[in-house]
Amino acid sequence: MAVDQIKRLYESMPAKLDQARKRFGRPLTLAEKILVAHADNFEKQEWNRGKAQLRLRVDRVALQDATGQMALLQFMQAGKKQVAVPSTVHCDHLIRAQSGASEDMKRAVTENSEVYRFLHSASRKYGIGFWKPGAGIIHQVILENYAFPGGLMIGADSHTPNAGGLGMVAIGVGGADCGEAMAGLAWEVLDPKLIGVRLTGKLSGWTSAKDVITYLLGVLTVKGGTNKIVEYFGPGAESISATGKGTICNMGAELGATTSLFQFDDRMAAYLGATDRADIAKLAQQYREHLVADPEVLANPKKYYDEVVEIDLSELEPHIVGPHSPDRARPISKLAAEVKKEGWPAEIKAALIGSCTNSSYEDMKRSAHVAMQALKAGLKAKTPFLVTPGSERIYQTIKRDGMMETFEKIGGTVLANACGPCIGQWKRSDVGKEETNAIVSSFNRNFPGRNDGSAATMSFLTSPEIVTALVFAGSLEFDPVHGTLQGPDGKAFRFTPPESEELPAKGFARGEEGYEAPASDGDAVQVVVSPTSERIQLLQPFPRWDGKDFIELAVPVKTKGKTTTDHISPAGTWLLVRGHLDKISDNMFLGANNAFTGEVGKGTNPVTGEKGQNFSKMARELKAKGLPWAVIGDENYGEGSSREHAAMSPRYLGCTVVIVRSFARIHETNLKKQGVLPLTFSKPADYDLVEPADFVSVTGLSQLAPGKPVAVVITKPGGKTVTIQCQHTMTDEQIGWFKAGSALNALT
Ligand code: MIC
Ligand code: SF4
Repeated sequence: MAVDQIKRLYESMPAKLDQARKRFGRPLTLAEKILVAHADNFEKQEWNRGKAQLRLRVDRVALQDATGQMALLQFMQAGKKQVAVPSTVHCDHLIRAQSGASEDMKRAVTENSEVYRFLHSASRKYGIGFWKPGAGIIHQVILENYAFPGGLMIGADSHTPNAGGLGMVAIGVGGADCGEAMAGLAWEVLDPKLIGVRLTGKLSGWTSAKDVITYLLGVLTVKGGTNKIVEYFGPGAESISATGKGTICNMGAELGATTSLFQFDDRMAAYLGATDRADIAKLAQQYREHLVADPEVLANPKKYYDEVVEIDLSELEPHIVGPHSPDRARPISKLAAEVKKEGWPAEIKAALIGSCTNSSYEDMKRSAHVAMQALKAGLKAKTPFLVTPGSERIYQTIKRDGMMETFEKIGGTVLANACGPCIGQWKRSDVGKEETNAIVSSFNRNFPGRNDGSAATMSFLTSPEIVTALVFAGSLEFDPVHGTLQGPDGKAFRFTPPESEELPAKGFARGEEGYEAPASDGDAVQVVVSPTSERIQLLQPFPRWDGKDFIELAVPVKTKGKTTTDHISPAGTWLLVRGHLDKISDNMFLGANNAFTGEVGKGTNPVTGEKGQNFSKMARELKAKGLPWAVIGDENYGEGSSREHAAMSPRYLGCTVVIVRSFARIHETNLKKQGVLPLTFSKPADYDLVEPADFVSVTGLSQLAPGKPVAVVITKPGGKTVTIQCQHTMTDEQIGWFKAGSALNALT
């Protein structure tokens, strides 16, 4: 956003914030200030944390190449000539890590040319900035170029909150939300509750920003942040660099939080300056009081936040989380004992650093500092080491400043500036398909199958410097903070804590930045989609609700335990067909644990009785017979990614209702947007009442109203019925989406 637009926003803040202080009768937190400043209509807006639906005007929309395809296809259905808010597309998810940056890039450009052509032509036509493959990972590029204190952004990627490191409210959403905001509509979100995290003490030694969030995940769990904003403050915050703050906010997505953010401070100003935005830094300094919480809030946080967590950074130990869930946390010093107790493989098969979460200059330099110590002591790497820089600037800077050379000397491979192994875009040949093995990375997610498509891979997450130290032990039983390794001279070697300045002394090096501005005359540009495309399929509107209750729906799938979007719509090679709804629907529930049969990704056809059937095949058979169906799910259903394919594929193959113990925020909205009824059991234990071969009916649909429970009848094979109550969180408008068949149908 141009600096004069930011100036206008800042200038408008004092009056708006005063109005809000008067209306609420109290001082404001930073998150509240930003939400208030972006209200579509402050007067008419109801403000009630956890209850009201906020209508907001966003400053910016961010898309990436995997989810962005659906977002753009939906935007195109709205029939607008140009996007109404500044928007960018980032090509980062589709590049497969195989043999190093330059070859991987060449392969990606050929393999994905059709998708890139579509994204490029649509960007040019509709006024969207286009970041080419190789330019970097969406969140890092946004941090370097677009994020600013006090702004409001949405992005079709769950780690959009990364920009909270620069004091922005940046929220991950589904593609439909982005399409609508780009079409000029106000954007809606549940007024979030607020968690205040008060940081005291100072980061030092081995402890890094990553440990703040991995520790917090252990405290709050993967659903502790649902429909909440996590706001960090306190004297300790000043000891964390802006990029470190970005790491914390990025991985706040793993708490299920709406977003996370820090108060504006000098560390942010320094980062803005180093990324050629000294003018914005100056402006933010001038308006500082509006870009931090009110002093009364900071002095007495318990009164103003719904929950407060205190973390003393001086006491915080380096943490490591995993396997299989980011909230399985413990200090690194406790890992060895747990590995033994659980019988996990101690040997580390691969170590990976970087990704959108942790690839700042500081991260790379601290890791290189650790690697240098080992090199000097004559230690050899015991584990393959992969490095993913977050952007071209980082890549060029670590090359210029010698970090790349250090990584290569320890046998490391520097990959393209892209998501790669973080999202299963990793061609791994060192272990067998279902071979149990352990890997460590500095990424943010570790769900089963996430990195290499194999649920047998146990993935642990920690800071990049700890990952780098573990490379020389090759074992999860090594604690780099307290332990020693044997040097070639037979003597014990101990690492000293990593060191780095937070920003490059010589400034960031620049390469080919890979940005392309939209065409000046969008009308003259044609969006390129071949009618015979295997990768992109133009969307057909979903059918409208027929006005009837759902009677005796089959239940092909009842999921047990963790059901992330990676379980519902896996990524990896499926990223190839993210723009083709019919093809991608073949992956539906491939990773889901079937509560009925104990199988993964398949089950028994409730109508034909055929066993071991893949869920998408089963759903296609039901659809062909004109039989709609229901899904039953467990806790925090739809955790993780923003990919709306996890809602669109079931919808496309005939699912009309999803009934769960609880939902993750983005996925629940995605279901609503696509016209699927999202219900939660009033009594979570009722989940157990749905058994194999049962059918469910949802009644009273024509009287669907906000806050009104819905009756669900479970019909047992002998004809016996059980009636239970379910809840929903739909507003009047969202009920309208359901009736219209989708939010998009309701618009057109
Ligand atoms: C992820 O980290 O899971 C992803 C891949 O970036 C997703 C988006 C996607 O599935 O394309 C996300 O975080 O939303
Ligand atoms: Fe890419 Fe991984 Fe970041 Fe998602 S979490 S944007 S896949 S690097």
